[in-house]
Amino acid sequence: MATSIALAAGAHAATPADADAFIAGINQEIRDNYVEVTAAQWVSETYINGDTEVLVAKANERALARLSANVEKSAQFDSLAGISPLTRRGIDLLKLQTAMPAPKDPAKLSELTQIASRLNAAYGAGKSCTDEARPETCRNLDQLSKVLAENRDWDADLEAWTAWHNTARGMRKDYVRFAQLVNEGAGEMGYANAGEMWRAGYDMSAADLRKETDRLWQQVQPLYKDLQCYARTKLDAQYPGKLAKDGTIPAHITGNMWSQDWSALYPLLQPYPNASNLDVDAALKQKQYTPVSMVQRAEDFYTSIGFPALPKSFYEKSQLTRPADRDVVCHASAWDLNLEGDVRIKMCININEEDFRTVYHELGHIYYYLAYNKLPPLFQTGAHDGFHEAIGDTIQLNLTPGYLGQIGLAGESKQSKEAVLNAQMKQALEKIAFLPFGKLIDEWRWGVFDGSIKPENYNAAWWALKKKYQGVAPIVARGEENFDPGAKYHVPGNTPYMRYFLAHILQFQFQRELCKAAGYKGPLHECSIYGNKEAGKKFWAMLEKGSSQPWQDTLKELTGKGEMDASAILDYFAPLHAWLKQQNKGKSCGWN
Ligand code: X8Z
Ligand code: ZN
Repeated sequence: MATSIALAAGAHAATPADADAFIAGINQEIRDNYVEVTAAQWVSETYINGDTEVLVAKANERALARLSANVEKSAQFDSLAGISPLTRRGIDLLKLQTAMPAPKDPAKLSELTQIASRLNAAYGAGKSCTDEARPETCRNLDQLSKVLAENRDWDADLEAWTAWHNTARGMRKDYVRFAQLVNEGAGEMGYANAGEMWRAGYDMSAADLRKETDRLWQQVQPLYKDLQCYARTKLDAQYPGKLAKDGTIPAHITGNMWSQDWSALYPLLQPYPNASNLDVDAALKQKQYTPVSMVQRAEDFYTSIGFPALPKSFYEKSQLTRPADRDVVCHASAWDLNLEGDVRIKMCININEEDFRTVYHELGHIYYYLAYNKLPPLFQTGAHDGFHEAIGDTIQLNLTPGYLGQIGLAGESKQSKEAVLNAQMKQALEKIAFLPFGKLIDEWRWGVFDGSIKPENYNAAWWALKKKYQGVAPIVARGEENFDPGAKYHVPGNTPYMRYFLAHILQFQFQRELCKAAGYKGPLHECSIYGNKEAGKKFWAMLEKGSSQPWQDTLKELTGKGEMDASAILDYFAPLHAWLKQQNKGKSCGWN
């Protein structure tokens, strides 16, 4: 191993040159060990079984032990003056290399990585069976989600919704211990708890990050409330007498397992049923799209703006469909296996619009990897994690009726006022419905980590936040025998979630700038940068920066302003918001 890391303690007082050498050594060490860890993670998620669970737990154990040791060594530079800004940034980023801070105690470290692997595998293998002994009676998340998306029957939806949520019950005990252990690990690294550590990754204080998320939510909340009110009115008409009187929407009838994306309700909620045909599901099937051709279609968008073609290995090594013979983690993800071009996605693609859009999302991660691969490993992350999530989402905003028409997935659209409102509604059911959900997941985890949410209140606190933010509530009591947070991938998968909330704000800021760079003059919601190299060049320049500078600088280089700002998303949806206000006139909106 590089001797520069193992600075002889006490040999001499540390100097800025030592710090430079230390960080150079860390970057080399990350490169040297990276493949072992990601390979173990990849097989553990694409072949879930007891053996791969052991292998990934061990690989993570070794990686986290190395990280702890390196963070400890880096302490000698904490108060050293004269360190170059880049080296200082490397030292800061070193501490944030993992979302799973581990205690140094070897027994606890090993316990933690085993729990983490078990939770991840449990989610991936999750099934609801009417008869455990007969696999043919089992339904997985795809199958249960399909019921919610395609069947508007109240009881069938409730049954599917409950079946999936109950699969997470067994995770509770592991999650309690998991929270204790990561808190201990975060404490050893100098953070108050794991949530504070998660909030430390934004080039501002953890307290300021919390304030930022509140500020952004305040900006967008009125739009969400109007959408919620309109949707509730329509659902009330669809299910007369069935909705609670408190103004909430029943959690099982939004067409989505977590009520985070209401796109499936579009046929019920479209403003002008005859003004346009936005049935991309049908078009994908009619044009005989396959998982591979869906990915190629998305790749074509990226190459049209000047991004490189995907490497050949991407298509050889990605998992695009659910294997028939084994359990896998189907939740979509994008991977960089070796920091030098072995990039892959892991999905279980079904031929439908949701998955089509998700492919564009995942390729955003892939192109971020490819763009920053030339940087030192410590800088090979997003400007912040919300940037990473916002790249593909920005590209999604370009899937306008015009673009879809161009690629043969929608009829030539006449841009009537009615057609615009339809398109806006469809987008809002995905992007606006998501906002409160995006915010509440980590408010729950921050609470768990800081102790304000205790294990005996896990589920109650979860549903209190769902109600507070989303105005969504379960129609049946969900007591503490349940662990409903565990039914959402990112909780057992330990992926921080505030990134998605931030991405939903940022992507509209990005899109506004890219459209400007493309010379586009019309309304933002009709802009597509498909084929525009100028826009692509600006976007790529941002991706190449990785996390080598504070995100505020990176954002400023793209947009002229170093602050996250919801004005772009509000401008984007201004026509729909005006329309929703009209529709809601005379209705009693809000919930208590
Ligand atoms: O998890 C994801 C991506 C993988 S990074 C598919 N998303 C969040 C979710 O599904 O909950 C994208 C939108 C929000
Ligand atoms: Zn993502």
